[in-house]
Amino acid sequence: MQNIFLINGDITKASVDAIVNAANTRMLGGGGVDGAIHRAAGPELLKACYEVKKVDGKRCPFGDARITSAGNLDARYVIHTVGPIYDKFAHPEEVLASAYRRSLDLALKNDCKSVALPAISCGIYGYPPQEAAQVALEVCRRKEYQSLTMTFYLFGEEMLAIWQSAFNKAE
Ligand code: AR6
Repeated sequence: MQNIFLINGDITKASVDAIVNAANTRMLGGGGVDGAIHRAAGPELLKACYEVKKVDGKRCPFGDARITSAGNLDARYVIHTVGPIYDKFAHPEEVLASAYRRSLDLALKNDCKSVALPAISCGIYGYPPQEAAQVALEVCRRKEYQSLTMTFYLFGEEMLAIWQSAFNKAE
């Protein structure tokens, strides 16, 4: 049974249990999908983010994830994760895989059935999308995530085509 879906769309329009956000370690909004999610969710999301405890000056370290309420979004939760800045890590694939894993683990822990995900690190953080898609899909296909319906919201036809090709190759 298929539980991974790829669509070209705006993740802020998703109607799911949890929306995954490609955030930064401060977790207080930013550009790209993070900015869009905060704008759509409204001030309640920013307030929830402020309440997340900082560890060593970071609300969320690279490769980790945190969960908050979702403000005005049509979701119960936002799961904020921080992917790698591609050229700042010797093994960005490990950090990216960890960002997806931690996000999906939090979804399971909070009884989510449906999750919307963006192409983490594929914008400002410079991760080549062909490589990112392979890493992301490898994580999502693991047995432990079989109970989740995971929909990737890919921004634009080009990004969708890249992910579809990775999806078909790995099958
Ligand atoms: N829905 C779905 N995908 C989107 C949307 C949207 N509304 N908007 C952008 N994307 P990025 P990163 C795509 O840069 O590379 C932020 O400032 C976008 O086209 O948002 O992980 C954070 O605060 C790209 O394919 O995230 C961090 O500082 C993908 O989402 C930093 O950027 C991810 O691009 C994180 O960089």
